Amino acid sequence: EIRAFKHRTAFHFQPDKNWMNDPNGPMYYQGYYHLFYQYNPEGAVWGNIIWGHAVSTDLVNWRHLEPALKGDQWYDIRGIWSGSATILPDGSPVVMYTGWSNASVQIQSMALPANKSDPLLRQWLKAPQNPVAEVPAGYNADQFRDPTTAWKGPDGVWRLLVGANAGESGTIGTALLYKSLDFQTWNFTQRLHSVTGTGMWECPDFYPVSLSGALLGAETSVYGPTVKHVLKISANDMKHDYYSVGTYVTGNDTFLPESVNLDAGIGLRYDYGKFYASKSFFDQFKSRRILFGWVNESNTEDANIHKGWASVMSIPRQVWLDNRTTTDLIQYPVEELTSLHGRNVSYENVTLEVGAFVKVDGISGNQLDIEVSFGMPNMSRAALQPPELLAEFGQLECAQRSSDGNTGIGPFGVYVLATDDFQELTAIYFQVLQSPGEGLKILVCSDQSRSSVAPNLDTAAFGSFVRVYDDDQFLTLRILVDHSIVETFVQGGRTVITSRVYPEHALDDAAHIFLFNNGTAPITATMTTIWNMNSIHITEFSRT
Ligand code: DQQ
Repeated sequence: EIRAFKHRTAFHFQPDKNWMNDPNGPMYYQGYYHLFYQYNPEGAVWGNIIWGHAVSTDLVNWRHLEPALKGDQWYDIRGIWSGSATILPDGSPVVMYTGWSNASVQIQSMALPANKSDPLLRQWLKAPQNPVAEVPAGYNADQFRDPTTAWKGPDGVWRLLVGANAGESGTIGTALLYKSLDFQTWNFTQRLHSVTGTGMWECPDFYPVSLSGALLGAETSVYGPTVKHVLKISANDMKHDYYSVGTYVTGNDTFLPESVNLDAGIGLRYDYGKFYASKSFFDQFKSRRILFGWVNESNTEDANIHKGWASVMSIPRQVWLDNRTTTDLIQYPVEELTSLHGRNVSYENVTLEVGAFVKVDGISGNQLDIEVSFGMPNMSRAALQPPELLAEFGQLECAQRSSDGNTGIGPFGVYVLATDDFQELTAIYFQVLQSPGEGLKILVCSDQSRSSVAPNLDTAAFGSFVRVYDDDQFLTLRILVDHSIVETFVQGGRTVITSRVYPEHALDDAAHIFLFNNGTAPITATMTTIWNMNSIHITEFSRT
């Protein structure tokens, strides 16, 4: 029925039905990108978790395959939880995952392709020596999961991390380091890193980023002076993915964050909206690092059961170090996404007077790629902002302000999925704030509070601050709109905000785009280009 399908996405990865959560084991192998994911084959709520599997040649169009891993051994009978892939030196892949055992403990196991010459890797075999890593003494086997991609240290020994909680009372989020000489058996060595008060660390990710700031990614085993390392953790208490850039000290296997204020779990987030349990991989085909994240629903469990599905995978993002800092990453949709571009409209130098709402003529709908640049507002150019602000601060500001508030420079920005009468709209906007201590700050918000007339939705306003450099000439937004997901990349990906919305009326031809300015000074939208996005091609699973 129509209700069930109007909010399904058209160019995001989703299984054809049921519940999905974390991305698992992404990799590139023999011409195919592989994506595994946490999947409930029996319904649209979390449970009965197995690894779904799909492949793509371009990270845009997908082919569903049979599930890769199901629980059928004592050590994983209750569920195949999250894990990662490693490409071994001979080019063949291995995956490491968390099994939920018959005794309800978490324990790490390995699986290998049955046939390495099948580029689709359709059949996986569990290693005979499973399980290969058990919870160390003194740690809780309920909080011991999500092995990372393995890397080789300077001594040639393999290493990987498992997320845990080291606090006996209270929490010390921690990443446990395991080592292996032969990739067969794994031994707990020490903690790579921990941060008190950050909750259980789920889905850790640990990888190098190139210091040259090039878009080029680095293979996971690279270390030394040409790279910094990123430690990402998914903070179970907060349900956000936090990252910290720092130095991997190979001599004693520790991680030193560039700034203690920006340590894992307390500093920067990949995304200031809904985005969790993400995982990256090095794409050796195009020498870049790519990140997938789980984007949960913002409606109720009942609504998920009714519509028969839950969750969307984020558009894959390329990720690299912002070479003007040693602390911040940039994330941007993979270049392949533009292959979905259809018809576009483009407008130059649209002046937005105080109180203006300008409808963008000639285009509408629920599948859009929007790029808008605004001329720098008339203010003393914002200096490089120290990034030590707590993530939550921006979100608070967005929640307390609104796109209607009239407080100086901004709010100005874009309404998407907006009806002509503004009964429904999702506002993405900038606001320039003066902070006594820190000077000008550029806030960016994605506000769902008016996104739908339907009840029982999480209509929070998400947001954060964005870095603006002295020589920036524009404030820019790239907004991907796909029915029930809106992903916003600010200033070329220095800040990212993902949200879920469920319009009842802003559908198809009734879903419009407006540029608006609710501030007290005029703003110019120097360039606005909007494309209709074509739907991706999904090949459903069939045995042949
Ligand atoms: N989801 C998985 C766990 C992981 C959590 C279970 C994060 O392995 O810690 O579905 O969303």
